[in-house]
Amino acid sequence: MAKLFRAAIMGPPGSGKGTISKRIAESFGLQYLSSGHYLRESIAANTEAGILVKRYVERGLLVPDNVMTRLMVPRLEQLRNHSWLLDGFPRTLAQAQALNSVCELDLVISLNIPYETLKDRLSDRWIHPASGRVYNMGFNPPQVQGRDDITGEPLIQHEDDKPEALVARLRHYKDVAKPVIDLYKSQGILHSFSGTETDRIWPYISSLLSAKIDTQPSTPCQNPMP
Ligand code: G5P
Ligand code: MG
Repeated sequence: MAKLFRAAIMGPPGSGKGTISKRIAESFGLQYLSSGHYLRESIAANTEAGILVKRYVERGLLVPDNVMTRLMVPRLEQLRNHSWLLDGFPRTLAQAQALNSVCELDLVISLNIPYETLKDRLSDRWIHPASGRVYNMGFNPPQVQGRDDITGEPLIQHEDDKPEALVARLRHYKDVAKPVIDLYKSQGILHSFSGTETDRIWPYISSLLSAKIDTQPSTPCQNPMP
């Protein structure tokens, strides 16, 4: 049986989860699942769930656990025989428990980025609302200032990326993430990375994954949850 590898990446808003996940997916061929992407997709589809989700995401609040689990778990069940990387899920202990009843993770990456760095990055962040494409005026600027590279449509800044809202979001992140981080630490699968630059953290993550993905045997996910 082929070796499967399932990983998750955790970190506060702006910590570089998306940026690093894309590098991991490209370098190691893992299927990439982003909770934020699926939420934006459901908002764009304007489904009943999407309308509910929008109220939380717009205010930078966490979407309720039962909604999140219903969105993510069926996708993971479909990928039972694949290796994957989760970005942004689980974020709470209840989500981690729901995930655990479908499949055990092999590895969790936790990004510890100083508050000042997060604040600078997010206040420099511009978004193409229809697609969720993210730009940073210093790190990955758009080709034409203020315009999305693909559609040419205008970019916007999130209300909750402003400094006052950010303090509250980051404090809340810490509170809910702590028990999840403790859980994965106790399972011996947590790997934390600290720093202010993604390009400096990346080589450490890359060598960790090279070692783990080559050598670690894994088992397929369990049957779907009842
Ligand atoms: P998301 O979409 O998961 P967040 O807020 O957790 O959103 P975000 O904003 O997507 O996280 P990130 O992925 O951690 O941040 O970071 P990133 O996008 O790669 O990098 C941030 C910025 O910094 C970018 O502009 C990037 O270019 C730049 N950057 C990266 N590295 C560097 C660097 O080294 N230097 C510099 N200068 N810049 C850099 O979730 C969205 C919402 O959905 C809900 C919540 O409401 C959430 O707010 N949600 C959930 N709710 C409940 N449960 C869940 N599991 C949920 N998942 C999502
Ligand atoms: Mg992201």
